[in-house]
Amino acid sequence: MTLLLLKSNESIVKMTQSIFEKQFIKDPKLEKDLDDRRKRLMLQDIYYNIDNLEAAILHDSEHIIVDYVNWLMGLLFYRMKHLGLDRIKTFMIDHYILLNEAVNSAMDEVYIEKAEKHINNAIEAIRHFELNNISYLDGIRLESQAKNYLEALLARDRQKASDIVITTLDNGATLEEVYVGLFRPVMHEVGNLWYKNIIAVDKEHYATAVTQGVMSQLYPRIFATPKNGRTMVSLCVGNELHEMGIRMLSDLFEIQGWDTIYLGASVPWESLISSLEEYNPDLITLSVTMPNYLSNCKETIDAIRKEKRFDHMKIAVGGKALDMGNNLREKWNVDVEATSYEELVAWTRIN
Ligand code: B12
Repeated sequence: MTLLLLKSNESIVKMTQSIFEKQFIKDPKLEKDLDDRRKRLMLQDIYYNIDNLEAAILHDSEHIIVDYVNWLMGLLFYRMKHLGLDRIKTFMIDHYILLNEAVNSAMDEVYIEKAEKHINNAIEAIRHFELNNISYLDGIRLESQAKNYLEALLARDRQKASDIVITTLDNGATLEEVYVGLFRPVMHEVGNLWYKNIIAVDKEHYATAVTQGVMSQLYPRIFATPKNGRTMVSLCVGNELHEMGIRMLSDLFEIQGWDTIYLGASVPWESLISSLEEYNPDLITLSVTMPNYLSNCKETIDAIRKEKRFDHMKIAVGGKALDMGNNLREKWNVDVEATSYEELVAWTRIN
């Protein structure tokens, strides 16, 4: 039995609620420390924490839970700075202890053993967690252009944002440099600002929409590059909404001369099959950012591999959920273990 099964019969809701209530009994001071909104979010977070534990167990990856906990600790800190990091560490350790107790009373022995290992890793990660002060724009080659572009996005000035990109290209930067050296770090910085609670999610959406608009403006240049006869189909798996990374990858391959078919997010299996039949790609690229969609990725790979008529197609997987050192690519039936566009291009030059 897995927790995923529990989810379908409502017991997971009961488990979440019970952990939530016990947390306040264990630590009565929390009642005062958290306002009503934080309490509601905490209930939601417990559900996500269970989901993440499940992903770590399913894929037998300590990286999944450690990466998540390190991310979550910063997220909580930037939203509850007044409590201080040590206080947040205390109730998060309590939380994982309560989660462990809940698993112990609901699951079988095999599951309990696996869960305990991951929960202990989570607790260790919380104990050792330290804040870092990353900026994705300091020291990069197009630093001033990237900073001006970000400033334009945050000022909601899309005309200026577009002008900065066109001027950067006119001044000699290549399309590839603009994608890899400007759009990519700026989007990572946008995520960083949201994470640090400096901007709200609407600005993240706006930055995404404007950047996608500017990318479309570049299409006449991108699609004018000489073709090399190779074809690529790319998409996100499951309900993954982060489709900009794979769209960028697809555009970058188009710049390299590939004929690219970018399908985006939420592609039904039947549509994927018909695309593969119609376009007969040399390479299929699948992207996954959130660890809870890793299972969908594995299922998609297995389903493609079952169809003998697609045997000649190579499969590459990538995205944030695979870049945390969990070595899942090695365990899956895929052809290439690339973490970035640059690595994948290098691989396609010799394969
Ligand atoms: C824009 C964005 C969104 C948009 C996505 C819109 C869209 N159309 O794509 C929206 C608003 C929908 C969104 C939603 C969420 N997001 Co968001 N999002 C981002 C953000 C800011 C930018 C993503 C992006 O475009 N990056 C730029 C591209 C170029 O980089 P990339 O995705 O890493 O892709 C590169 C590589 O990974 C690689 N790659 C990707 N795929 C593949 C495939 C192959 C085969 C290969 C070889 C390589 C490869 O190549 C790409 C180019 O170099 C990131 C920040 C970040 N660090 O990325 C957060 C981020 C990914 N989001 C995050 C979160 C938490 C969420 C939400 C849960 C909550 C929220 N913020 O609203 C939801 C979940 C949605 C869901 N169900 O999927 C977190 C994830 C944290 C974690 N635990 O890992 C991040 C990291 C923000 C943060 N710092 O906390 N998000």
